[in-house]
Amino acid sequence: MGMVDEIKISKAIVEKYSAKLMDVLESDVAIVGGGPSGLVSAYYLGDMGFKTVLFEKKLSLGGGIWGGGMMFNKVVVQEEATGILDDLGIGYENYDEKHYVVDAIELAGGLIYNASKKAKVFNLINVEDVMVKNGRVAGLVINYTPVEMSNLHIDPITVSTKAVIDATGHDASVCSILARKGGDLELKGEKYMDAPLGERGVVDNTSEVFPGLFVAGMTVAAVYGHPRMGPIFGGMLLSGKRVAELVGSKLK
Ligand code: 48F
Repeated sequence: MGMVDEIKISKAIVEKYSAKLMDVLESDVAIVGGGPSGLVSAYYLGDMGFKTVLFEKKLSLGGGIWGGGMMFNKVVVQEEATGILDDLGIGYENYDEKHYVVDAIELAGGLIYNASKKAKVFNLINVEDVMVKNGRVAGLVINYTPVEMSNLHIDPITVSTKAVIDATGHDASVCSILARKGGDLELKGEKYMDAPLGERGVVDNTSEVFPGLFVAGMTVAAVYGHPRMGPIFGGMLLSGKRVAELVGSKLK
């Protein structure tokens, strides 16, 4: 084992992290939330060549994938979504003609790995506000999660983007900020369990909900008032791919 130097280790981390953060201060696309829909959108947008950043407020990415259904760590996807799993090299098994089963750990790990190969991915960063210019979302206001958790009075910094994707799941964090601050956006709120209806609604209504702001995943249900669907993830994956296509064609 070669000799290592404590100060070199520190310098390497500070220098490389700072360069990564500096690089994303002006991005093409910023994705908020590292659950299934956000990670899939990061992968496809990065793959299309857009400068893409994803901010996740927690230590681990993966959102609601890890625990499967009630901690049984398997999730279900529909056949239509298996093409995305194939693109990302994530395995699945056929349960019957309509349902495929994916290991939650492999799904979370595979999505995180692929997204971080194509986009700049940050954990521990909370999106606390948006920048709006000329009636359009033009950027994000970010701060370290521990600042928010400990209620420290520390100002955030700002990132400029051409498009923002709210993929914050049930919270619909970015949409809620706009609605609260008079941004002419109404959140209808998620409804009771109905998996087929919820899955279809999430994909069909993946869209731009305010100039410069797109929604994906459960945030779509929160904005449009669709039912919840539990541990079936095809809709989340397909919504992530759809939002990438929408943003991609808008920015072209
Ligand atoms: O909740 P989440 O997994 O979102 P999703 O992609 O998928 C939903 C499913 O997991 C599941 C379901 C499927 O049937 O119902 O719930 O819609 O991931 C959202 C991520 O966003 C992060 C949050 O920590 C989570 O990892 N997040 C939320 N608010 C913020 C945020 C914020 N303000 N800044 C940064 N990250």
